[in-house]
Amino acid sequence: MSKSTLLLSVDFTAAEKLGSVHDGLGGRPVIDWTKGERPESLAGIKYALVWEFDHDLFDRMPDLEVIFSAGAGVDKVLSNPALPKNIPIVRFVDHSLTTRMSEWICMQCLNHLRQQKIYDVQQHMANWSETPQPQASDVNVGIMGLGVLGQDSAQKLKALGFNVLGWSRTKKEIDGIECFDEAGLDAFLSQSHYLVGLLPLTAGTTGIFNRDLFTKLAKHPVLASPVFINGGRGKSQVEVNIASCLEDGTLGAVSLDVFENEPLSADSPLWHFENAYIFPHVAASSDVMSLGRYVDGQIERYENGDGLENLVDLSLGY
Ligand code: NDP
Ligand code: OXD
Repeated sequence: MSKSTLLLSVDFTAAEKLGSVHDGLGGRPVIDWTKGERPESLAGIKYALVWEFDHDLFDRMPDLEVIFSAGAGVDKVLSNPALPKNIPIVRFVDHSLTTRMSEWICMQCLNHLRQQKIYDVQQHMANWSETPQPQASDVNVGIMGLGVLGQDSAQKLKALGFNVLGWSRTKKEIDGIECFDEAGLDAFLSQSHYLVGLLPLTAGTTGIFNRDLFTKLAKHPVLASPVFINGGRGKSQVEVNIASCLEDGTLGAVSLDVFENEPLSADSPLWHFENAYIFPHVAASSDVMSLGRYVDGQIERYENGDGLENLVDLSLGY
């Protein structure tokens, strides 16, 4: 039986260097809207894989049944005023993306623990000196957001020896990890030396990483001021507060992959802090071949009556 057609509205230009979404789709016919394919009618097309999309795209798709988000985070898709109501949205959940994020989170925690910035500077000055070296088990890493990415990062940080705490809207039970729900935020923060953000962007998480929150973090006896690492969404952080907290020592260091406005403006002060690692939203870029395989597999499940996985809860916004 021939496969049903998928409409693509995603610019994969940057992402397709390692493979193509078409390779993952297993021969499924595609209409690539982003590349200018404009058939006379989109009637009969039931599936769309999108990131950005035109204001009138979905008006042309009277038979649309499922929208697939090309990313794990769906804030960009949900905030597009042209999104049709009452169509199920499936987000991207994938081993390769999850693993990449955990690699990035572990790398940032280790960079800060092992004081990599100090040794980079010393290398350039041919300076042979040692700084105090606490071990991972002396550091509490608090993760805000215990979903797919937060839980995988938690397990991998634990395996590296860090003490891991977690906070999420609903309380989780995870072996060896102390978990807090929304009401336990202050208790969670007061024990976290390093704070990791892996939250989706919703009304409840916009601007959550602000000065008030940073002042509640725990100070490590040797590493001193707390460290903030954000791999979730930039609009969850208040960047003027991050800059001023780095200046006055409320924060000791940061690793930021996401920003209020992307790309980060060339005149942002965040580029210039010695104790800031700045990344251009690359912590866990989607592997497009895996994305193709995932969407193809979800359509097959749906058509076989097995149900869609990883559906977005539209009332919660993630
Ligand atoms: P999930 O939906 O699996 O997990 C989200 C977690 O956040 C859940 O634990 C949820 O709580 C919690 N949460 C949501 N809202 C609140 C709130 N108001 N208060 C407390 N906790 C809350 O998402 P993923 O783990 O897959 O991804 C997380 C985010 O990471 C994505 O939404 C995306 O924005 C970002 N991302 C960034 C990438 C990058 O390259 N930088 C790549 C991929 C994703 P509960 O468990 O109770 O529902
Ligand atoms: C995502 C992202 O949401 O890359 O997948 O940010």
